[in-house]
Amino acid sequence: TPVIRLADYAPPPWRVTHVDLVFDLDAEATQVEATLALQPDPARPAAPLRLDGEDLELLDIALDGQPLPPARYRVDATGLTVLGVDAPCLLRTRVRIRPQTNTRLEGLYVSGASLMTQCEAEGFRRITWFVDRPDVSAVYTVTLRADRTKYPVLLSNGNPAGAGDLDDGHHWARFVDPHPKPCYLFALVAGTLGHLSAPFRTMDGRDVTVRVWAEPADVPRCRHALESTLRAMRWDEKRFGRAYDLDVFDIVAAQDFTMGAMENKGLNIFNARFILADIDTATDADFEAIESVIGHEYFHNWSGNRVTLRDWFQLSLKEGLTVFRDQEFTADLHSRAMKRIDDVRLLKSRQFAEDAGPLAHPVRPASYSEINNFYTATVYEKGAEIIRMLHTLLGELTFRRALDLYFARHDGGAATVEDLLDAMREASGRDLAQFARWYDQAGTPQIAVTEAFDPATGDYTLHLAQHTPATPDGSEKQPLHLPFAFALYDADDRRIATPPDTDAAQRPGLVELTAAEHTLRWRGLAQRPLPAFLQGLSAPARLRYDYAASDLGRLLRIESDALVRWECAQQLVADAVLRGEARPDARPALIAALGALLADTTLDPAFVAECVSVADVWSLADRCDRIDLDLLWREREALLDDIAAAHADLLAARYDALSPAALGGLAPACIAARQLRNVALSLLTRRDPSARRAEAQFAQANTLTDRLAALAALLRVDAPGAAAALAAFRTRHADDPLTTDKWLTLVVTRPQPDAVDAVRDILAGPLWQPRNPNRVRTVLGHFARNNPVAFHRRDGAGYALLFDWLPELDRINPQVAARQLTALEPWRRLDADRAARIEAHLRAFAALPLSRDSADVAGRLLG
Ligand code: HT7
Ligand code: ZN
Repeated sequence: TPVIRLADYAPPPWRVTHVDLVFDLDAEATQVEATLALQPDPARPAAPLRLDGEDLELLDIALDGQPLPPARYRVDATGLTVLGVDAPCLLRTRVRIRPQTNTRLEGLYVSGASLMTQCEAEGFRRITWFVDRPDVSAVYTVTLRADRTKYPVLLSNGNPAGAGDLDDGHHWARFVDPHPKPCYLFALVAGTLGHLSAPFRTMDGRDVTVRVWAEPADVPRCRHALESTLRAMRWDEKRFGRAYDLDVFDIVAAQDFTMGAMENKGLNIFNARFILADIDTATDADFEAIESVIGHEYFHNWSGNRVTLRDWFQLSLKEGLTVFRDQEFTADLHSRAMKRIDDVRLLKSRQFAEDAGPLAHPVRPASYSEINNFYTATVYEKGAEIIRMLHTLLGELTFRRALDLYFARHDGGAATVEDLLDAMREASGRDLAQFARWYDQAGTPQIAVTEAFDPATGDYTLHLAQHTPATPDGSEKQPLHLPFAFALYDADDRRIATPPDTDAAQRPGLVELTAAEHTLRWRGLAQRPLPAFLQGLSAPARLRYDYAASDLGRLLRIESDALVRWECAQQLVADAVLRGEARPDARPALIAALGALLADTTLDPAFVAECVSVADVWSLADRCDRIDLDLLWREREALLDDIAAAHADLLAARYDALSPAALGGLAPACIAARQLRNVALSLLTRRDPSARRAEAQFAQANTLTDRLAALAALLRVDAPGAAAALAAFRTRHADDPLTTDKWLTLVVTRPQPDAVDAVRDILAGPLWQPRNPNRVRTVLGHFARNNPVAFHRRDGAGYALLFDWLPELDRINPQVAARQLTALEPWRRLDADRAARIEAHLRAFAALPLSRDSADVAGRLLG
């Protein structure tokens, strides 16, 4: 497969300025007539006119109104070449495409009774021949024609510009999108859909109709998505001065969708799981995720759509910036502290792990063979951390000025990471040359901190050394420019305000590390202070500092930053599980600290819940060079049993006291109460073979959150009532695919070796729908990622189930198949037996004829 390199970027030899598309829509065979106004690059007028296209059946072709004879063009598997043109021209093509057989869900495809599109990254070439690259922006007019009974609703990007009836039961609708856009933002939807709508007046006085569409039976479950959209629109005006720019904003829910959602201009298309919600079918976490994803796609309207990408290497320019914006949206609307804990947990469990394994890559990769494999935690989450560091370095006001400058300067254009950094530099006057390394250097930096205290003089020294471990690209690692937030506490738990003496640039509580090593010095301190580092995770780095267990316990009590407090609990858990012998004091310190948190009813119950929830096996494995899965599992279980035993009374008391609030609705206090109550339930059920509380909670639950938590607790201990509860849940939610996915998740993640049999049964039964990405992610994805006991069974039965299906999944939907493979990222660090089994499967799989997506991931996993 050809490798595409950032260093080879060249502007397009031909551009499309205007596009007129006419679709005769039909699931079996759709005809697409495309009229493209084409212009050669004046610097390269003789370059051949080459358009991308795949799986297109040519019906007609004409140039400047004249049919084109076969000698004037060539069609091959990847495109169309028109010969003998060197001046602006109008190319008209008519093609036939087949949505019904499009299982890749790229281009035009069928979901339920609807037709819809997915064009990012390179799906538009499966609709018509085009210059399918993000630096070619055009103005679109789109006419949709379809059977009125089958497809009463017709939607495309831009503003509605007419509709009417045609002969023989068909109808048409036209849309004009005045904003130039790259073709990856094109979308259409045709189907029998219902909607909820609301008016919105922008800060500059435009009246917008906002609509959320779904299959008619699901429309009542669109209310939260609609309200979230209105909140996102207002927030982007207030916080970033960004207003919406069309007369309509449509969002459509799709049951078949490869990723989470897509920001098509004015017509976002979503995986139904990020739209549909009511208290009976969506968890509290789902409600929060819906608001966040709605915000994310909406915020792309500026960071991605109005200002788009020059090339796909710049992907993080839109994704990192937009993740940062959606994180801030949630933080501003809800609890900033809890949001940061959630985001850091995701960053560490997914992105740090990615950086530490065979799929490590820079936020801006230097090359790729399949861009779809680069929608990764590194591009999204680490990309957002880079923007967050810029925000920290510049401060809110200057950062905002810089973004205003970036948007104004590149509006309607295609930008690069350098363009964003230039705007940051110009607005702040700061030199960001070294900072730019964050984009091109893979790997998570480690900051090793050592200290010295001289009681005679009161001199206290912190020595900070940064080092980025090697990554598979073999590149040499340079020191990074990173903001390092810290605090020192005196013996009375007061923060020491004196700035250190250092060569690093600094302001109160923050130094900027730029060299491989820095020393910070304080003089005349009465005692050795207690330091706290990387508050708010001021840089996406791993801290190496050898805290005593007693210091972690103390910091967990006194530190002002919630994230550092949570990290202290994580460190104590890790020390107890991974270094029990070397650190015998970690377990009692953790248990004492958790007791204090559980007893303190003045704390946010959501925060207590986060601290009491013990990290999963993979987060613990991330701290190990070699992964002894059996030992990790055993030690983690033993720790959970100890916590449950030590705090049985306290947990029961909190469970009971929180119950009235937990049974309430969706108010933040009720959600927080459910969070802590369900952590308590899970621990309490470990010690109660009858699972009395879990049974009662399952019977009385008035939210999906509580019902699922009770069911999970029952399953985990194999309680007598578990099977009946599982069956009752299934009956209650049998008609809804999303709630069925929740049920399946519990079945496939039940932490018992015989869960393999349940997965095998599912794969042989009617619930297995390999063409539906949500179902694949639920059954195989959750099994492989979240059931270490069964998936990693020593006899290899778990691996066999995954690899039995992967070749077929790859033929159906390569993007989805390739993503399932990434669950094997840490395979080389597993014990020799497991690693050998996985390697054998990977080698056999890699030897098959595979999609570019799967071949690329399998190849990189094998190294
Ligand atoms: N920009 C989108 C990413 C995306 C995608 C979405 C659906 C199907 C295939 C896709 N390929 C890339 C979503 C986002 O990050 O906002
Ligand atoms: Zn995005």
